Amino acid sequence: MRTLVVLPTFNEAANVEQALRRIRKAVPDASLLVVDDASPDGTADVAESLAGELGALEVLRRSGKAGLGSAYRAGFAVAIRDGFDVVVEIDADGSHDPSDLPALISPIVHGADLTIGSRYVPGGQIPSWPWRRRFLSRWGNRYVAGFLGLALNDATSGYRAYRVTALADIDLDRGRAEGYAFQVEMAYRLVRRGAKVVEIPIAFRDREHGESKMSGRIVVEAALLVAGWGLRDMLLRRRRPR
Ligand SMILES: Nc1nc2c(ncn2[C@@H]2O[C@H](COP(=O)(O)OP(=O)(O)O)[C@@H](O)[C@H]2O)c(=O)[nH]1
Ligand SMILES: [Mg+2]
Repeated sequence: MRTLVVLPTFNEAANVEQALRRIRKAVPDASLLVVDDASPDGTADVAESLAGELGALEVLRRSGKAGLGSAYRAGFAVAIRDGFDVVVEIDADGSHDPSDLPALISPIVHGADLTIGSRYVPGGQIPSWPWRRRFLSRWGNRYVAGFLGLALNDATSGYRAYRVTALADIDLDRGRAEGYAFQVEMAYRLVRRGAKVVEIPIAFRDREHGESKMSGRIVVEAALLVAGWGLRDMLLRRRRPR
């Protein structure tokens, strides 16, 4: 299976080198793609300087900050264009442990369309979160699952592997979601089309350097979009939206 690991970055100069080294160690044969939105801190240059040493590493330089969803849509388009079999989403800030990559990819090899690294299945963990963040994330996921009828425990997780042919079936350009809603949207669209989704436990660790780019606006975006999708599909009784 040819695998493309996509790392979206915005101001991750202090994190991207360690992330790339650890990913390369975990999946020696995968291709790596950093999608950088003109980070003022020079993230793209740091990543590019490692290309010779790590091999099969490219940096997609975009002209400005356009959001996580848009960065992944660009990465997925590369995976489809270049004929990869599997495409992986992973944060560049050290939150996702690259040693989980083989376990994330393996279900795809065995027939799944999407594997989600889940914080909310037995064995999943978020060691350092205060109760308020846990509460918001856990209940956010319950809200998503309830509204959309999704039998998933962690539809907002950004640590995932997709079967590229399953993605190629979806009109990616129709997606507009940028933050957590992007993750929900992808899972929802795939599930509604009959995709096989597997959740595996992960430990999510907080970043040590730099700042989160997710804001209250991104949480509100997710809440509103999810409610909108749920209502639309209830009213239209659509079984297979694209
Ligand atoms: N290219 C790109 N990457 C982004 C953008 N927003 C966030 N990221 C990256 O997406 C990953 C997850 O973002 P982060 O801020 O850590 O979200 P959090 O873990 O939910 O707080 C990190 O690697 C970020 O650098 C964006 O607008 N463009
Ligand atoms: Mg993060």
